[in-house]
Amino acid sequence: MIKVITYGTYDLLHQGHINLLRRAKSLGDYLIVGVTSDSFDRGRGKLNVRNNVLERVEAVKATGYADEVIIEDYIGQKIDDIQKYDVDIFAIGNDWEGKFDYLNEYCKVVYLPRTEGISSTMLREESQEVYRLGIIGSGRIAHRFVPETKVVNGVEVKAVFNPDAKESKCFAIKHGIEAYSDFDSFIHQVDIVYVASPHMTHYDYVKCCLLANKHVLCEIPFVLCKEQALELYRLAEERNLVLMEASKTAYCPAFGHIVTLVKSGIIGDVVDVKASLSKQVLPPTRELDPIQAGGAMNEHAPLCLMAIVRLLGVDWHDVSFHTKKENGVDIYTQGVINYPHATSSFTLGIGVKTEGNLVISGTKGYVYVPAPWWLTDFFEVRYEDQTKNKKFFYSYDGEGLRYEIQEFLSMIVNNRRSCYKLCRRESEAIAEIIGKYNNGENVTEI
Ligand code: C2G
Repeated sequence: MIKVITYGTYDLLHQGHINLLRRAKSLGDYLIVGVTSDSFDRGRGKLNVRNNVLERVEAVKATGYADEVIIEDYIGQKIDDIQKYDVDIFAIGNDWEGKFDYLNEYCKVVYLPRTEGISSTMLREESQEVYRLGIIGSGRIAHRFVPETKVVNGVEVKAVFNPDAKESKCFAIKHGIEAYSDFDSFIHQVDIVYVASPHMTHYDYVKCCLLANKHVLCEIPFVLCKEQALELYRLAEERNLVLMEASKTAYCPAFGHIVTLVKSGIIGDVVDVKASLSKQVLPPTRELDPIQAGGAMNEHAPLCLMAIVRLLGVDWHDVSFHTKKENGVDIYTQGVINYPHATSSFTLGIGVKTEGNLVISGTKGYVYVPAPWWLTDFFEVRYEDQTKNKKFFYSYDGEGLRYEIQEFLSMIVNNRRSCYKLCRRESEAIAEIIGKYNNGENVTEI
């Protein structure tokens, strides 16, 4: 019996896929089809896949050509599969010509003719509305955001707003978009908005955008107190709009996997989460300016708090802070959040340097994410018996903002109003803790 194997994503299964599967099957007697898992595709930069793995497997089965369907989940799996299933022929479309010659060592490699004029990308683009995105603010993060939108389908940056006409013009020229310094003119030109303005302005801008019926992705810190967060989420809900906190780490593949591994009990019961983040800055800069809500807490707490609430939840019983201030801003803050069955702490610096790692301790072991943990691409699960330790590697592509943009678009397109990667209650809890610090609740100066 001649066994043939082929692999693919098979998103929005089309005639090109069907022709390929038919040709592959005709090369032998038994066809195994490897369908990529969602995380494998994300890891190889395919962020726009529409159908999930179950839907794609069903579509491949429905063609009637596959005798067996398997899931492809890691690089190098093809070599394992060929040996495991005793495969005679590896077949793939000739858009991959030459790329799989290394498999000749294990079986015969055949590149089959690709069907011209059709592809999943084409179908995705045809069926998808392209949302016009407007950016409020034209600072560092906004500059990094624009190129990241280019790898996500269904969105095009059209306009930038900054009340300072010179600043918006300069940004617009650099990115080939329209500049606005009048909010009303700007908001009518766009469908969705990314708020990347100074911290103190987030609340007003988000509110204005929601009142204009626009979906909003808001940079961190989303807002600086719980009341504002509650009001904005309520407004978004009333108007059936997506409001999402742009806590980039929450949406990246590796961090998501840390949370699911920990929740599945891999380190036992979680007893402690420690998250640190420090970035030293030199004056003059917004981070050191009290008028612009500078300081380590406002600047860096959102990501550390995101990790804590994602792992331990929002039902803490007390929160306290130790802080070192200089010229009206905290250059270092350490916070402790106690839960009924666990404790957690975060350490933040803008004028003090500390190790920026994340350690999640449990009754059976711990997860160690080295600095900079918030750009998560690697972590290790460690145990007393070191032979059981396991390292996990992921890609963290580009600036890492593509994952939040992809999630934002997916929520809009699929009419989803809540996201399990950072839900509304968690986002409100983050604002609540930042608000407690800004109100001086349980804050000790050192
Ligand atoms: N294909 C084709 N004609 C098209 C489009 C795709 O023959 N018009 C073929 C591809 O060459 C591939 C298969 O259909 O053999 C699946 O294509 P995709 O779903 O795009 O998957 P791909 O990204 O090519 O994954 O491990 C995964 C593999 O490396 C291939």
